[in-house]
Formats: sequence, C-alpha cells, structure tokens
Amino acid sequence: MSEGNKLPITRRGLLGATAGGAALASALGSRAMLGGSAVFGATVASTTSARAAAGAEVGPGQLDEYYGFWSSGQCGEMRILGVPSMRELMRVPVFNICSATGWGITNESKKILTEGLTQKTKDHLAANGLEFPPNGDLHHPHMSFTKGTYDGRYLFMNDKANTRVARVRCDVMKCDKIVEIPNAKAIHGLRPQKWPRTDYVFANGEDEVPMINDGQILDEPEKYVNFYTAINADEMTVAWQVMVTGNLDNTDCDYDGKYAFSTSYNSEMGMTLPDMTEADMDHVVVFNIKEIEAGIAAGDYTELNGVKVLDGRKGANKKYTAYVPIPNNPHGCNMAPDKIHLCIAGKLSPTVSVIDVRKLDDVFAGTIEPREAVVAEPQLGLGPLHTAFDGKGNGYTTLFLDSQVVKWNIKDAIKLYNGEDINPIIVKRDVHYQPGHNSTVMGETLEATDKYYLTMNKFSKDRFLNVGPLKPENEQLFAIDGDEMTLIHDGPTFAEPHDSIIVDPAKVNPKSVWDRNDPMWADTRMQAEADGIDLDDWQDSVIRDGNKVRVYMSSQAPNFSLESFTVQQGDEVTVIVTNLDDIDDLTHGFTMGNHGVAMEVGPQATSSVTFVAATPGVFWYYCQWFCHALHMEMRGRMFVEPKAS
Ligand code: CUK
Ligand code: CUA
Ligand code: CA
Repeated sequence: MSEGNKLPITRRGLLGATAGGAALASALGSRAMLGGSAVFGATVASTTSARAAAGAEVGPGQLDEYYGFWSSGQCGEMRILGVPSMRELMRVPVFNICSATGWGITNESKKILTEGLTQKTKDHLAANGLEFPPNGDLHHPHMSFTKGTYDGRYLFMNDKANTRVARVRCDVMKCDKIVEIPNAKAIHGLRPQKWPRTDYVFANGEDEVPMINDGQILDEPEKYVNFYTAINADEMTVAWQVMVTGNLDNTDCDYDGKYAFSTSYNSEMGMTLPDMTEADMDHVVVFNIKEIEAGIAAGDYTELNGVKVLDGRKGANKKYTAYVPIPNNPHGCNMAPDKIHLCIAGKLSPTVSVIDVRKLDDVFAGTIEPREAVVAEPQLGLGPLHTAFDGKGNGYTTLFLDSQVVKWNIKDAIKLYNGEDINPIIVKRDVHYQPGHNSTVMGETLEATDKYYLTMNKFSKDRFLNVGPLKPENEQLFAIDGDEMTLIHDGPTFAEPHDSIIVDPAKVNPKSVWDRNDPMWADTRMQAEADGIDLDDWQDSVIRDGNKVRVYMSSQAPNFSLESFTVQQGDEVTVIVTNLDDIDDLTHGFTMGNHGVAMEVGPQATSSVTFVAATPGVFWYYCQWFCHALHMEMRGRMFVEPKAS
C-alpha cells in the first residue's frame, strides 16, 4: 500500500515507461480484444484533449451538466461540485465549524448542532467545555427519493465520529437538522429509502458496544450488540432500531420498499483485528421493513434510551432479519438500478456477491436457505470496495489493493455462476491510487446513466507537487459511454471525500435569495417580536434585558444601519443582522474584532450571534463578505463601557 514511500524507485518512475500507452490503450480498448484480464492506460498524455474528444469540455462561464454532492470525511462538511468540470462550487458546513459562514458560531447553527444531542452526550461534552462536537466524519451524502429517483428535497449524511445523521435542505443548501443516534456507535452506512419515497433514512452503527454500556462490561463480547436504525426523514427522529449480531458497515435498500441491507465485516464479534478477520464467511443482514413495522405496532420491542428496539439477532425472531453468508469482511453494499441485484463487495475476498432481492421473500418464508439468494459471485480482483452502475446492466467496482476499477456485466456474472464458460469482466483501468467509493450520473437511482464514472482514490503519493508529509487524495473522472473508459479529469482533493452522488440539475432548484420568513431564524423572529421589533419593517434597536443586550441592525451595501452601539462591560451581547439587499450574490457578513465572532448574512437573511463583552474599549466590527466597492468601509464600533465599581 505504501511501496512508493519506502524505495528510492517511485511508482511514478515505473509508470513513466507506459506513459505513451494511452493511444495504444484506446485502440485496443474493445471488449472483444481485451478479454477479462487486460489492464491498460495507466496514464494518458492529456486529459484536456481526452475531455474535448469526449465532448465533456466546460468553457469559462459555461455551466456544468451535473451537480455533484460530495462528502469530505474528517473535514465534516458537504461539498458541491460541477461535473464534468470538477470545479468546486460550494462547501456546506455540517458537522464542522466554519470561519467563513459562522456555522457553529451563530445562534441559528448552534441550535441545530446542539438540539439533537442526547443528554448524556451534552453532559460529557459540557465536562470538556463543549456545547457540541467541533468535529465530524462525514462519509455518505445521499439525496431523498420519490419513486426510485432523486426528488431534490433533502440530502442526508452520516457522522461516523460522533454517531450523528444530518439533513441539508436543497432549497438553500444549508443544514437544518442533526440528530445523534442513541444506542448505536459510529454511524457509518447511510441510505435514504428509495420506494415509495424517503420516509426512512437507514443508518447503521459500525462499532459494537455492550447493550447496557455503563462501564461494567469490557471483555464479554457475547454481551456486545450493534444497532440498525431507521430515522423518520421528515421529523429527523429515530423511528426504530433493530439489534443485530455482528457489526455493520455499509447499507442500502431495494426499489420495492420491502428490504434494507447492511454488510458486516465482524460477524465474529471480535475485538481485535485477528479476531475480526478469522472467519471465512461474514454476512449481509437483510431487514424486513414491513415485518419490523408490524413488530413495532404489536409491541414486540424493548425501549432503550427512548428508542423502540427490536431483537433481530441471529436465531432470534426470523421474521425481522435474515443473515446471508458472504465471503470475508465485505464492505460496499450497492443496489443495482435493475431493481433486482444487490452487489456486495468482498474487500478481503476478491469477489462481488450478487443477491437477487426477489429471492428474499423465499428466504423469509423459509423455503430456501439465505445463501441461495446469491446468484453470482464473480472474482474481479483484489480488494473490491464499492460498485457503481450505468443503467445498462454493468457494474463498476473499485479494487483497492489492485488500484483499479473493473467494469463487469451482471448478467454474464450470473451465467458464469451457473456454469457457463463466460468472462463477465469487460475492462479494467488503473486508477491512482487505492480507490474507495465511486459513482456514476444518477447511478443509485432508476435513472442511472452511462455518462461519467468517478473514482475517489485514497492516495495520491507522488502524483502532484510535494506539499509535505500530508498528501492530498486524488479523484479521477472517466467518460464511459460505449465500452471505452476515457480519463477526462485527474486532480487532488483535500481530506477525505469518501462518497459522492452525481445529480441531474433538473432535480435540484436552489433559491438565490432567502425568504424573509425562513424557519432558519424562527427563534430570532420570535425574540424580536417579544422585543417589539418587526423584522420586516426595519427599526434599529438596542434592547437591554438585565445584563443581556440585543442589538438589532440591518445591512445594505455598503452600510450597517448602526455605525456604533454601546454596552456595559460583562454584558451578554446578541447582535442580530438582517440583510436587506435582495439581489443575487449580495451576501454580507458580520465580524466582531477580537471576539471570535463571524457570520455570513445572505440576501434577505437574518443571522445572530452572542458573545460576552468582557473588556472595556472600542471594538470595530466589519462586513466580511466582499459586497461593494466600499466593502472595506462597511464597519462600525462597539463601545464597551467599564463596569462601574
Ligand atoms: S466507506 Cu470510505 S471507502 Cu466510509 Cu463508504 Cu468505503
Ligand atoms: Cu457588506 Cu462587505
Ligand atoms: Ca470478518
């Protein structure tokens, strides 16, 4: 995995010899000539010419064909890219604190970051001087569905670090809800229900913990459990949980609204790496949604930390769950847009196991063994992690250890499994290096296309100018119509996009200007009303309420309505800014010098921030988003009078 670092010979040096191979590669790139084992096209001379040839050029000022919604791993934010240009269009703070927008600093964002935490977590954060976790690990962003395709309402995403699930509103591209999931630990896999609509968001914890986790149990693995969670997507509350055997890794669900699935790499319930990789077979847990709902309605649950928990452990009630054996430490879990085939990537096994979800009815009826639902298991290469689909019956699976992507045909893999002499592999391409997730345009919906294929690579090694010991990751975009895979983008990303979806702009229609009545600042509006202030009929005001002072002002380029205001030393000051500008792209900000306070105020938005004015003197505040030729002059003074002694 790190061979490039140990030896003076770099992988770049070795690959240099094949740099001219691209033309040859595309000449030989047909399926017939390559068979299954061919590998070609390690590097191409120019992505620019390949891009032009693929008709994927996006000129200056031209709009991209597609939106890309990206995770950012341990950065904790969501990112929006344009595809195929791969230009980064926006960063949407979610689990992180953002200096530019004031996410985690404003009252509006702090409420969202705090209100969904359990009391236990609030308490132990408070012991560390924190109101909410300052970090997050965002792996899986997915859009809400109606009838098997994206509906442009919300994006949902997980935080592995602090066991949370968040929702982003697609109308303004801001997070509006974050909920901590009780009982589970390290929410990792996440998918919205596809059919008939996203009533549930399915999410699974990765780490197992003692069922009663109160410091009494450490080394009794038989008392450890893991939880699969269904979140009510409209309310962002936990609908129910199912207790399972083994850990859980990634999840997906079918196009019929009947089943959800989750991979487990630790069916052994091991606590150490050797334990977790001991068994030849792990499993996929299948969740029977209708039976689980019926079980909840019938009261067949225990209440654990306020959540209705069903027992779906192996050998418990067989109505709720089925365990399908899958070779060695499976990872990715991807439902094909043919509505039939679920693809489970083997990771330590070089295979992808294909489950025919139509057979699951028989599994639950007890007429076939769970393993009989597997209808293909092609050997694709080393370290299969995730599979994307082109809507033409093909899968594209990343091979982490081989640093390749393999395109293969699902039907041919089934024929091979049934004994026919056929090679399901269409083509393999080198990628740089160690790919994890991948995506195609609309690939996890019924509208999957064969336009572009993106691979998200965990290592860039020597591929870019050296920036120190910490290297960027690398992403590569291919045009994939026909049997060719033409590399049209190759570029670095900062830590660490795991997953992405690529979405037709017909599905997404964000606003350019906020509605004055947006619920984002409903609390502030209520407070203003209580203070006798109508936020829509503007008055500047400084309201004193004991040692709390509320400062209401507006912004209109290039002015704050208040050039100065006065408070007393020790006052808790809340500054409420409403941006009266109502044209596109006229965002103001408010930064209070030397107080750690900054925020974005979008057109027609209201934002507020609270701090203590502890030190007497003059403090300048200023607008921090460039808004006007006189933007630098858009500033004012807070005067803090010394406390009378
Ligand atoms: S995981 Cu990162 S490569 Cu968190 Cu979806 Cu597979
Ligand atoms: Cu207002 Cu800069
Ligand atoms: Ca295992």
